Amino acid sequence: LVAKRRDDYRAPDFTITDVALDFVLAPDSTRVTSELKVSRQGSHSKSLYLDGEQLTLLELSVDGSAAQDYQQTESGLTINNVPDTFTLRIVTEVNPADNKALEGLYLSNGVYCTQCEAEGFRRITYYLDRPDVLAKFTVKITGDKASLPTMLANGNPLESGANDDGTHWILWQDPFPKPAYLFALVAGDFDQLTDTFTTQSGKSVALELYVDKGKRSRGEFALEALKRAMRWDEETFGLEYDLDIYMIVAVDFFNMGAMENKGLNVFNSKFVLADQDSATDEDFFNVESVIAHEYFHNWTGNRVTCRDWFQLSLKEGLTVFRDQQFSSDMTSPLSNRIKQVRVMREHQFAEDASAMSHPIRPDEVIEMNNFYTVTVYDKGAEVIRMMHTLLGVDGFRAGMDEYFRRHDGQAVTCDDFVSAMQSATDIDLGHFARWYSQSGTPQLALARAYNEQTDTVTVTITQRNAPTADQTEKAALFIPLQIEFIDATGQHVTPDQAMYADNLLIVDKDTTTLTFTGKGSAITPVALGNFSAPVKLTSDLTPAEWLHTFRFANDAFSRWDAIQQLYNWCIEQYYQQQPHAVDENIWQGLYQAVEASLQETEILGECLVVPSFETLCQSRSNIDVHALNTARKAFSEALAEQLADLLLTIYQANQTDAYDYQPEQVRARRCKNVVLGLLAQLPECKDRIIAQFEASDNMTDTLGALKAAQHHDLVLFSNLMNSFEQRWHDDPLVLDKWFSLHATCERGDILAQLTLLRQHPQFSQQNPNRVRAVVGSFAFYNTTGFHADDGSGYRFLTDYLLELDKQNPQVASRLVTPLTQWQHYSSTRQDLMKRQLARLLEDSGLSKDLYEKVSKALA
Ligand code: HT7
Ligand code: ZN
Repeated sequence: LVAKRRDDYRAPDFTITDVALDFVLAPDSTRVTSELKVSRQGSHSKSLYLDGEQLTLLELSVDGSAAQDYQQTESGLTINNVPDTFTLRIVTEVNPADNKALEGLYLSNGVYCTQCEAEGFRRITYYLDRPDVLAKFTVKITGDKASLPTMLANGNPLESGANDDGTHWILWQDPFPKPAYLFALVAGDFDQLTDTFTTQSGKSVALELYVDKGKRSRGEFALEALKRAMRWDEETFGLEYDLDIYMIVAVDFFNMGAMENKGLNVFNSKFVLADQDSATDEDFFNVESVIAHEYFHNWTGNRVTCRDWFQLSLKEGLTVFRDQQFSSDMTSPLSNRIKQVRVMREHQFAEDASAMSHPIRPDEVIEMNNFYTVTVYDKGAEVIRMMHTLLGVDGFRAGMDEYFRRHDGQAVTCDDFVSAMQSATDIDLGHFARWYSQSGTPQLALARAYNEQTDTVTVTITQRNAPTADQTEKAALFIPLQIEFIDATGQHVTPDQAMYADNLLIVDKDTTTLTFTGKGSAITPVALGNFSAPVKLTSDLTPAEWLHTFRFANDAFSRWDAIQQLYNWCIEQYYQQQPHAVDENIWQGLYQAVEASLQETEILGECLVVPSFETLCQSRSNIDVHALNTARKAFSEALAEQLADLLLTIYQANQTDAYDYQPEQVRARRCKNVVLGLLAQLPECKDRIIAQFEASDNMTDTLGALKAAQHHDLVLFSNLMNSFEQRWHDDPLVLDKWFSLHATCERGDILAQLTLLRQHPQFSQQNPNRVRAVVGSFAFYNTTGFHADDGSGYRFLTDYLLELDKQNPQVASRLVTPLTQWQHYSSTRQDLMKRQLARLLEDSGLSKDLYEKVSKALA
């Protein structure tokens, strides 16, 4: 298997300007007729090569004459001696019912659906399946009228009619040239929700949302969220929707979250359907955020697309940043920022430390589906955020305007984006742009020295960029570091040197120094405010100074982070078998910090969350998994004991009225359920958990009670889980929460439990949501089960992946991630994990997807 390299990009030899597709739908033999207007680019006499996989070619003609001079392989079709411009007609047959990979055209639960990003269109017909070939599409669909009353494609419906044989047809036209990855077709029988949106220029847009029969009321929130997103993009970026109709279809079988096909978004139903009974506050949040993300792609992705797939972060990093800003405006900046940082610290730092480390703009790819990563998406968004910080709100907006002015309708690169941003202000982004090419997490270390004679504190910040699996040579990056300084009395002080802006220091060398003269010796730096850069920071702060920071820092994120750093320090003492180092002063300090924050529900709720096991791993090496997990739990239990009376007060103070998804209630429920999770570690909590479960009028509190029970006692857990299952056994989307809770339960017989879950009538290996809920939850979050000392957890995952890979390589490849991230663990554990990776590699039929990740992890 050969990797493609970014440096090898060549413009296409031919382009396609117009596409007419004709689908005649049938479960195992859908006929696709494609008429393409093709033209040679530049002067050369090369043959035309078209991508195509798993297709049965039935007819091929050039300008109306059957083609004779062509060759077919497993991955494409070469047609020789073609004219400079011509019409190519291709008839192929595909088998949607047999398509379990959910890429290309597939049929599941009676719904025909396509997924073409990144390279799925080549499984529908032969084509120049690359994002820099943009064509206008018309699509005719013919299908059974009774079972497929709704038949959708991109753009606007032009005509429709019925045939005598019980089929009907419809013709769609998309006026915007697009790459094939944005093509979509859906056919099925749905409930429909409709609405309209009037754009800022007065155009009326029809909004249509299609959901499973009987689920209409669960779609209402998504439709409202869509209108909020449309308005926000107009107000924030001046970006208006461009077609007359915007359609969203929710399907049950989907490999990822959603897909931004032009005018016809296809969504995993998990990110559309929500009501108070079936969805948690977090589900509502995710629905709004994914709806917005896909909508925002209409400009950042569709109107301006990627030249090649190495540029994926051009659209994904930027669109994640945009959806993050939207969510922050709709809910609250602090909890959003904390959520985003948790993803970075738990998942992206882990990826950067693993064999899959890659820059946000990768250099080398075997299987593109493997690069829809937290690095490309979330670190990509952090890089955009840093530009936002450096340019300011107005400068960033000017850069965005310039980007669209220059590139609307084009397929461009990350360099083009930076260049547009560069032109908007005087700020030189030359050094900054290295973030696109360098992988790895920069490590900043902050240290202080005091010179009594001159009464000067020197703060030194060193930057280290360690080699990663993919790159040995590293250079210093351009890091905007938000920082404030507090003296012993809690007053803010400023350094002798001028900084880039108020509270913003540029760290662009190996060492950066600031001094404070005449301000005393006790200066506490509060660095990485608002997580201003995706870096790891260590410092010489003491526990007392973390508490001082919590008390006096201006930046709310830094206050939260101070408590997290303090917890990390405490857990380290437990891990080192020195729990007494967490002394009375620290407990008292924590108690006072919480007591002083009783009215600050939002930060209080987040501060009471102990860092996850996965986050703790990112600042450690040679980890003894069970010792660290035990240390974390012991600290968490001690925290609950020490704060017990306060926790009870908080629990009682944060009871909410009848359910409503609105910010104040969401904060209260979050705080209450975090507290219940802590209290659940204490023996006397059982009745409280039961009471919450029984009184709950919403899924957030129900799930809060179940999670608490999981930490409290297995009998209680299993009773409540049974009652939950009885209520929801007909609703697999809701039952995923139940699957996931079972799979994350730390119990000795977890593998037997997983076997039972796989035999559950609602479990289906063909549905990615079910697989993720059971196997994904286990592998990513069941620390004791997955990391069992005898290697049985690793073996279980491997056995499962060997099966799943034959059906759905994309999902299998995502699930292998925890097994590839062995770098932080002790060497015996690394050996156990690598032994299973080696078993995977021995499979001669392994997919490209798994091969790429597993071979890297073993290199
Ligand atoms: N642009 C999409 C990425 C994607 C995808 C979506 C669903 C199924 C398979 C997929 N492969 C790639 C989703 C997004 O970022 O908006
Ligand atoms: Zn996206």
